[in-house]
Amino acid sequence: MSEEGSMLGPLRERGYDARSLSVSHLDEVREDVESLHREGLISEELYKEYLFRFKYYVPSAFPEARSIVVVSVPQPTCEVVFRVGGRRRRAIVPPTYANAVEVDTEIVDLLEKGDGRGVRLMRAILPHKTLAARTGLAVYGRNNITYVPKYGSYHRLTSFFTDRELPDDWQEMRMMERCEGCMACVDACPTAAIVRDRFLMYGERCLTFHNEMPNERGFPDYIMEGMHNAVIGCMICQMVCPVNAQVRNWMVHCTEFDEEDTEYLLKGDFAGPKAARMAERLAPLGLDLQLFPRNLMALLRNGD
Ligand code: B12
Repeated sequence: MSEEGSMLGPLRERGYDARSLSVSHLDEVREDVESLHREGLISEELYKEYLFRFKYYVPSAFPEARSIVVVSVPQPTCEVVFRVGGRRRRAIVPPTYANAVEVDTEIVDLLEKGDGRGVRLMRAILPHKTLAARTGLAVYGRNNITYVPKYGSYHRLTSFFTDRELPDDWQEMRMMERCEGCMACVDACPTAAIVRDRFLMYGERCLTFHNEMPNERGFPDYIMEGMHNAVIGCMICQMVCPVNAQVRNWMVHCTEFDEEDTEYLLKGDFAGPKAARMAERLAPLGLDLQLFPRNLMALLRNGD
């Protein structure tokens, strides 16, 4: 008998969606990513920064793991206001950065509630987009971001090992039909990270790759001032995507930094108790003090 319906019930009632796969596919998931690396299609820079961390095996602390649940949680863009020079400067933090910890905690609660028959869970350090596409939870856009019905690409993905035998939704990955013949993201990508002649984007060229790095790194020459559009990350390829028409303006106001706080972030001299307080304020937004002042300076200069 399928255990899925009831187990994922509370998640679905909350408006989230999920699919599952058997842990027997972990080697195939590894191949999906590692074969691209072996073929030289993924740069060493991107691999060493992010992809080497994935753990494509049943955790030794959880040998009873039988399945992996992949969850999609809709998320809006977060508006953040900085007061500077007597002006109110609006900025955005793209979907998926804010409330990452809270979202994971909520998912654990909802899965544990499940069907009341008990489940053990462990967060999976795996490529969530690959899992989402491999289970049919999501489909790829040409921009290499995954899309779900209703919310387009405005959703956060997360995955958990479980000790339950859940349905094995394993399947081929798909690109959205709407992407056939549409080059909106390719044409708009400011750094030419998304290209015409191959599906896999050049992650190491993406503006996000550079503005997620610590402040000391600075930006490479090809990242010009006018390109910055968010406190972290980039929204260009999602904003121009016709499939996101319904969610493009889905924004919630998150917080406001007064003149003193903005000045502090722009000064970049982070020491003492004020730094700890500011880090605490930034954490729910998915922001780190290490991104400042570089990202904010670049952004504010843009609208001058
Ligand atoms: C590394 C990483 C990055 C890197 C590299 C991006 C990349 N494309 O890999 C950088 C820093 C650039 C980045 C940027 C962003 N990221 Co990011 N990132 C990750 C991370 C840590 C791993 C992603 C990964 O597995 N990359 C490896 C590549 C090989 O995997 P892939 O892109 O899925 O590629 C597959 C397809 O190309 C497929 N494939 C190959 N050929 C073909 C051909 C066809 C036709 C098809 C259908 C498939 C296919 O095979 C590949 C392997 O399965 C995940 C978190 C996690 N643990 O998964 C978040 C994650 C993917 N990022 C996320 C987000 C939101 C972003 C940004 C939108 C943030 C922003 N607003 O700036 C941008 C988007 C950039 C872009 N256009 O892709 C979300 C995506 C959610 C979603 N809706 O899909 C994730 C899942 C974080 C999260 N928890 O929600 N990110």
